[in-house]
Amino acid sequence: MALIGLGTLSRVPAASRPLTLPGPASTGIVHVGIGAFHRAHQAVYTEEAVAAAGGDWGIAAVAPHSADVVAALRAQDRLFSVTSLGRSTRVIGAFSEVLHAAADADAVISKIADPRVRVVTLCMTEKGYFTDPATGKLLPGASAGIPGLLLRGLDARRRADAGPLAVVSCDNLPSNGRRTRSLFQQLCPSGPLADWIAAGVTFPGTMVDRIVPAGTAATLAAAAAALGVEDRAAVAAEPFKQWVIEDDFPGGRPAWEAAGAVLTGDAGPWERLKLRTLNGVHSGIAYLGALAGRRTVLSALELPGMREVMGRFIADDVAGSLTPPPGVTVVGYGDSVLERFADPAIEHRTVQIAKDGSQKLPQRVLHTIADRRAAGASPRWAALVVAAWMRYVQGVADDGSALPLDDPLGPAIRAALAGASTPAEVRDALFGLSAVFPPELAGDAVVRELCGEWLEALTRHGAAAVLAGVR
Ligand code: CS2
Repeated sequence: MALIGLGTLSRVPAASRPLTLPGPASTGIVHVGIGAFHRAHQAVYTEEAVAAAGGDWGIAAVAPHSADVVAALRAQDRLFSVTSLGRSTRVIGAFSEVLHAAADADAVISKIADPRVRVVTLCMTEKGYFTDPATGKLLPGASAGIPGLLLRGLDARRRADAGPLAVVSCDNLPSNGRRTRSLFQQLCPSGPLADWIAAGVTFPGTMVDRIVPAGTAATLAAAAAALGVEDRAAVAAEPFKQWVIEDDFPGGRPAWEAAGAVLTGDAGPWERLKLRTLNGVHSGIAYLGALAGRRTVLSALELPGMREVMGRFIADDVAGSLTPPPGVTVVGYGDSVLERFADPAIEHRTVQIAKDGSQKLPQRVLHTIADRRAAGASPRWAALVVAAWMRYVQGVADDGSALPLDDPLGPAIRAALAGASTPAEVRDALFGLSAVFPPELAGDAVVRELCGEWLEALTRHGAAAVLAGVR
């Protein structure tokens, strides 16, 4: 089968063709991190915004690590398709060029220094920020990694006097705009570049949302069947998508609102709602489900008691921990999230969501616990999620099969667990990880007791029995 590309687009059904075809001269955005999530989210919004309202907002798509995705996208003229599961497949024309962070570092730096570029967006995953999950403090490795490359780009822009810029985090981090600003402040605390960043670079916060499971052979087969040509960079996602963006773009931006994004003064209420409800519940389902031997979110949700437990986590713990955006209730939002998770078209693996737990737990669960404790409450269900993580990272499911520990803190977690055998010892060892658990939380007797009880029950009876028992 022929490969998708400019020369084969005529074979693609008309309704599946791209809305725009930006070339290198129209680059207005540099985006780092071109995994499935970016392709199915910001790339789609940007393409639709440009189609509706115009503007030179082609995306220079930078792959931080994988050279394969660069080769695949270049071989097909930067085109790729997004299949909205159960609905339609469309080729997206959003990328104006494709670069590799290491191989094309100089080109990335000159792009950031190009006055036609006015926005830099980031999908680096939690660990890509090289900051301590509990405190946000800079970790070693940032200068040699993508943050260092971006900083060199900012310095080149300053020297070129290329004008102000917005740097936009599209990752599931707490206060992601502030976290990103702080990353650059810590990387470059003083001097002319620090002053220039303070004066000319904004860091709008965002809430990003779309369930985009890692692609499989079936994803590629479905795209090929729909398009009539092969697409090696195809992604599949749920039909739903949401993007809330703080409107602070000193050099302008695409008309993302024309594509359905919400521009606002403060994305915080949306961000907290989404991280604590959707992502918190996702992690809870992932750890408990994986322990019980369930491969996907959908099959984990079918465990007797899982829905009820997650419903109580939302209603009893998350709801009291935050103020939702106007017109939204936490329980109503939570119901819609559980409905999305139950979509039979989505095959989202529990171990995919379970990975990098040390980077995810703080904003997804621990902040809920801290806020509930400050209000004098005992967040029982949130403690169950933490206990499920504590059992998961020991690496053995309830049926004795192995579970992968894929986490940048993996070595520290293994070292902490080395001398621990009873559930109480495991809990104490893991609470000692200060990169995850801040001292106030680790020293809270109520939290320790709740987590200890759940971990004991999970260890003794298994996740399926624990869930069934709380019905
Ligand atoms: C998931 C998220 O993998 C995970 O940790 O919780 O990727 C989730 O699917 C997205 O945030 C949904 O917007």
